[in-house]
Amino acid sequence: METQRLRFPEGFLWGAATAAFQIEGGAALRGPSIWDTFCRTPGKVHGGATGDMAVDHHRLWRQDVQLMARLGLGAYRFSVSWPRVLAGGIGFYDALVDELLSHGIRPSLTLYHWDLPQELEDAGGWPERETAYAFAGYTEQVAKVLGDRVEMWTTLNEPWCISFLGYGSGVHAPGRTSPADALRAAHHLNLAHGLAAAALPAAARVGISLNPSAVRPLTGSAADRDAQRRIDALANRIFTGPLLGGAYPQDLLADTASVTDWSFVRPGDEALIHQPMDFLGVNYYTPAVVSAAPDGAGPRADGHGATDHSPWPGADTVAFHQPPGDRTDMGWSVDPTGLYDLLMRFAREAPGLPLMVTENGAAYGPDLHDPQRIAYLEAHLTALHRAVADGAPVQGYFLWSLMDNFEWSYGYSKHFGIVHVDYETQERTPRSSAHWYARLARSGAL
Ligand code: IFM
Repeated sequence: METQRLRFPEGFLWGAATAAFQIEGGAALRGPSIWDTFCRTPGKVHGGATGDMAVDHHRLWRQDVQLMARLGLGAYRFSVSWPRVLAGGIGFYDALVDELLSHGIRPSLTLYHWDLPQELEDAGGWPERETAYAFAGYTEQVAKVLGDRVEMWTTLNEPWCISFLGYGSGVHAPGRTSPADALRAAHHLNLAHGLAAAALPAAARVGISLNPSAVRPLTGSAADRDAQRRIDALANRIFTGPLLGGAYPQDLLADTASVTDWSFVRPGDEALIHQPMDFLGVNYYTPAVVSAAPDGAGPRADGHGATDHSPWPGADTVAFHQPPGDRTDMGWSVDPTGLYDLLMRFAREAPGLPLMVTENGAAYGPDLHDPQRIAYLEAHLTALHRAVADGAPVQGYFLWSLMDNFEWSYGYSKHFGIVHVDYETQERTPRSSAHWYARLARSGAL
């Protein structure tokens, strides 16, 4: 007898995700981004890897779209390279969008997935207000060309990583290590979202992809619960406060008062950030477990790379703990209840706002047979299904990632793809998980 299958709602979107710098290559046809510079800074990226070639998607894009069609994907989430648009290369995305549509695949466009044009970083980068206005101008440029065919628009991918890893701990480009600049960057990213959302055409469905932290206290003690509150403010509410509620949380301002006075937030900014949104993108991989570190020397095992600098401004009394149990190749613990908890939280805090899981997936070894990845995906999709059954308005799921690619400071050493890429030949070969996902996307049932 067949076991009961979990059926997802009618019209549920099954997709896969990538990002420009991680897959495109074609670096000679665009200006440099902060990641080109970072890759060329000795010791920053594993093996001295670069994005010059990546997985050559800039040349192989037609073949990649055919692959998506063979896998039965209903949607594809990609990002546009700002430096490529500045170099006059928007035609690449114009053609890509047409090709996707001709195969019945809905394009889901992310405007910014970490590749800031180097010239904007030279002018101060995200800690400067002008960068947010430059982003709005770039958004208008992209919308003018693609606004008639792209329905789903994501302004920013994971502003926490951009600000706190890029300007706080320095494990991401541009590699700066100023806690105050990390907070300034976070605000200007929020502002950039608001300005861009207002600039997009009325027909666009607009959202943002956060990587919210499912943060848990190690024990029920008051001190550990306060550590949880602090990290929740820095990881989550610093974005959802102004985005969904039109104001920064008071406890965040108080916790970080020794780092900055927040005078970079000008009157009217929070209202500007608080634009109507059509969906909230949730990127989820693993939860965080925190406790109070009374000696003020919290371990840095927060899953975001080794560094001498903390990505958590004003929270050096918080320690991060590695939960027991299975881990992926990133060292991240496998715990689908974090996804369930986040989806239910947003369903509660932003009633009626559609949710999209815009990233979820796992890195494992390079093998074509990848039962661990299938188990990871199955467990997380079961959690997602439970959240839907309990009332969370989740409309779609984008698996990270369609194919192996450049994993930032880890270079090409981590494999997130359901499609294996041979980096010598650029040959694509679907893994077992790709066949598994294709069956799911076609049937809509787990
Ligand atoms: O590869 C990244 C992606 O660019 C952003 N979200 C997390 C993924 C895995 O680390």
